[in-house]
Amino acid sequence: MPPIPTAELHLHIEGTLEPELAFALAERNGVVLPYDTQDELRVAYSFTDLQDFLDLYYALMAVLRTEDDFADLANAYLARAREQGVRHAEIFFDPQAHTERGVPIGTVIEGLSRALDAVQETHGITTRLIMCFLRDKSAESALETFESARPHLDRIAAVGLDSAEVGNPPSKFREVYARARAAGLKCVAHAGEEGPPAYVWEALDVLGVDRVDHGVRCLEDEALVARLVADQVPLTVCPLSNVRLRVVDRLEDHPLPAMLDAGLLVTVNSDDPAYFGGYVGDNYTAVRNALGLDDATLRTLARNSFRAAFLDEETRAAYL
Ligand code: ES4
Ligand code: ZN
Repeated sequence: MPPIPTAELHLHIEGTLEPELAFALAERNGVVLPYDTQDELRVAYSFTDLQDFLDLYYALMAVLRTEDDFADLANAYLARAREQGVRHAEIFFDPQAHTERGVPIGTVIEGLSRALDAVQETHGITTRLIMCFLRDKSAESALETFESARPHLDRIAAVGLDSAEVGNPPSKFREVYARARAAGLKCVAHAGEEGPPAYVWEALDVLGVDRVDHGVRCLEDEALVARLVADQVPLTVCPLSNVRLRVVDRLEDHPLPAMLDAGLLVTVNSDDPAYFGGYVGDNYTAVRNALGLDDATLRTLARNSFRAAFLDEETRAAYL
């Protein structure tokens, strides 16, 4: 059976860097990785928490240096995603993780855009870019990053917020989100992954987000669930990520069914598929098997992904 058509809304392009491509780019760019073989690297993939993962995620980015590198990375992701049924992809990137290594933001955006334009042309897959601020860096750094991206804003659909959540609440980024909204961008933020429900409230009320990334901890706050349901704020849930980063103990314990039962607008996504054991179709298959979801529920999840996407209504109608 062909995979169910989906939109992927929570995907870090740097988190699609497979060991094979990491070693190929290291070779091409003369970068020495702290691992001798792909197998040695794979051993580093059993994470204790978000920070443990982020340490490896940032270390491997050292191999990404040129426009070609970013185009190759995005092409590899889009080929995998297409095989798994993705028709529309909204792709996060972390400019500060590259500019701090001396890679200009224009190199990142131009390289990624080349791949995105090509896949629209060859396979009709639609895409958006979401520029994320690293929340463990300062509010000033986020503002500088936003200003440096101004010449490229025609390429960017939304801003996001990622990296180490606890201790870095959304309210820290009030100003840069106000600027992004004034520039006509959509807004999303990671909240309620490791952080408390209070961070989801702040993402909604201080940043004014259009979607919440993860948000699984909203279930700890009844009033928050009621708000998310009433406004039908989409949540981009990443089941395999949640298991690998120990947000939940086992996939069988994942709150996805409870979230659906509560009336939340839930979507299923892959987050960092090279690190967490699967692309978006693998996430659908895993939740179906572990949680016993029926076909109607899987269709609801896929339909939700297009409802939650940043699409014009004509394109959305064509997908639904
Ligand atoms: C991330 Cl899973 C996750 N959470 C927060 N920030 C991230 N950056 C890349 N993956
Ligand atoms: Zn994420």
